[in-house]
Amino acid sequence: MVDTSKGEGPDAGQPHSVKVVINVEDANEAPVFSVTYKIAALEENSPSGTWVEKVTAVDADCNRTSSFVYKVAHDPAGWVMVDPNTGDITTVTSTDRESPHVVNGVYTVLIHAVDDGVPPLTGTATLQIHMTDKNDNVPQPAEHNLDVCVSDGPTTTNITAFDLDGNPYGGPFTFELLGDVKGKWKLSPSHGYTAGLVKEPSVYAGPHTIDLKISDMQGEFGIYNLRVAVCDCSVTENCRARRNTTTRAAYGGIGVVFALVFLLLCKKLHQCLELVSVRTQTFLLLMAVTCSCKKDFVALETTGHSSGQTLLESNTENPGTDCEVTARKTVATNPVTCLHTSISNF
Ligand SMILES: [Ca+2]
Ligand SMILES: [Ca+2]
Ligand SMILES: [Ca+2]
Repeated sequence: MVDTSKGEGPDAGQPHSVKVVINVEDANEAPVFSVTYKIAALEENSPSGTWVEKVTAVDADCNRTSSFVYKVAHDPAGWVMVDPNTGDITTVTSTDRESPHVVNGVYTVLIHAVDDGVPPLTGTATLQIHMTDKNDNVPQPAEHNLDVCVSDGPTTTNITAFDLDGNPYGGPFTFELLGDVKGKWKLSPSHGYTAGLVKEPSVYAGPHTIDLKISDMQGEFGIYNLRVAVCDCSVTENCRARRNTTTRAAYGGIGVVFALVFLLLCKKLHQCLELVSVRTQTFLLLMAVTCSCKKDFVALETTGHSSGQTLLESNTENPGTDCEVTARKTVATNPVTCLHTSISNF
């Protein structure tokens, strides 16, 4: 430092040097990773304890040695641990490339270096682990229930498959029907991501099952028992919609029969009349009527068909579904005139 004040005496007007000592206090700084973004490779299904990578950080505070530790900050599937002193990262369980936590084959981990300051400061490193694929999945059908239309000629229904493994451990697939299917079912095409299930005219309406083998490009395969519903598509294009409607009608019919039997038994046994009031009988009957007459509307599939026609989205009351409840006093003897006439195609 130079003093330029003029002062007095012989040295007046001459600059003076003054020595000043400044003590700089050490402020805490966060540990810093030598590489903040690392890429590693790991084979899926590697056993627990497999070494993955090593991270290194330094603390810029000169009087601090080994004053921080490494910690795992983000590990969504809980697959890794880090040595707090060395920064070595190892697996703690088997890993899976097909996990939902692996995005485009990459599993991301964040590692922190946390010092012992007050408050503690943290440095962060990102580790991207590229999972090496193994052929540990077999192809699967997208649907286990199929609808096929009755027709005078062969009809084709698509069967789509998928494989969780990536290339070359997935598709295109080879499809094969097992068992005695000659003259009934065949596949065309039988190779690709979607096969065509062809029903021959000799197969009639009703429930069927087929055994389907699907192989990936490496020959790994799965065998599946598919349920095939064959129905008349001239009425509705969805066999399951018909099946659901028929099932509800059947439950309604059972409800009516149960209520009638119960009430008739009570009439015959007069002591029941003392136990079961007219109000209770009426309630049971109305419950049965509700079960039998309430018919849920089932949405019809109106898109995705190549007929070029438009199917009107509506439900029409079937003949015979009108319900008529007579006067309350006479419900036990002539309870209801309500019957369903729904007929299953099966
Ligand atoms: Ca896997
Ligand atoms: Ca795999
Ligand atoms: Ca596979």
